[in-house]
Amino acid sequence: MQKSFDLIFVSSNDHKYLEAKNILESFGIKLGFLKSDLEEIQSSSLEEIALRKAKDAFSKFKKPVITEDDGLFINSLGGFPGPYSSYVFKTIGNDGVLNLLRNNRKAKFVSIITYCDKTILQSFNAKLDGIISKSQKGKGWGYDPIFIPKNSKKTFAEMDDKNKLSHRYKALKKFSNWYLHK
Ligand code: ITT
Repeated sequence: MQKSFDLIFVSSNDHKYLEAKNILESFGIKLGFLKSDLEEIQSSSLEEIALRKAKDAFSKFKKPVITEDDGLFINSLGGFPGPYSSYVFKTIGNDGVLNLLRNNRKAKFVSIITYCDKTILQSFNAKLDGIISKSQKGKGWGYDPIFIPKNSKKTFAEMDDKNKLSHRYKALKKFSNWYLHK
């Protein structure tokens, strides 16, 4: 049975919401949206940032919410930009990241979905391994034109089934399994 519109995604990023909505719909969960800039603490731990962001969202809107924290971790850069992915995208962008890389192009995308209501605060983590392409390919948002998931030849931006395998899909699948049975 489909849950009514009682779960809200809080984020400043429309792309993240549209993908999350599409993914959760496939699991029978309706997702509302509140566009808002949330408290993003400076921390080298994505988990810590995620928990604070979800608590901030719940305290603002007093409704069951989910928030999402993502990071692109590049092996040869010691995991950079990781928790600073949003800032790095806004400052040096995809061309800046490509200029930092040589031969070892391994990377992973991490997503942490955090649920918060009056009594529960719980996170669901997932990662997707891949490589950084040599140039930007395809039209997409964020790092989509430079991230090639493992076992693919295409960047996220060139794929039409990103939502069936992404870091976001994997974390939301874990979340759904829990949410539909809680
Ligand atoms: P919030 O308001 O939800 O925090 P944000 O855009 O600041 O939105 P994050 O800090 O979680 O989100 O994300 C870090 C950055 O990683 C984000 O700004 C994007 O540029 C990038 N990113 C995350 N998921 C992505 C995806 O699926 N494809 C491409 N880029 C992605």
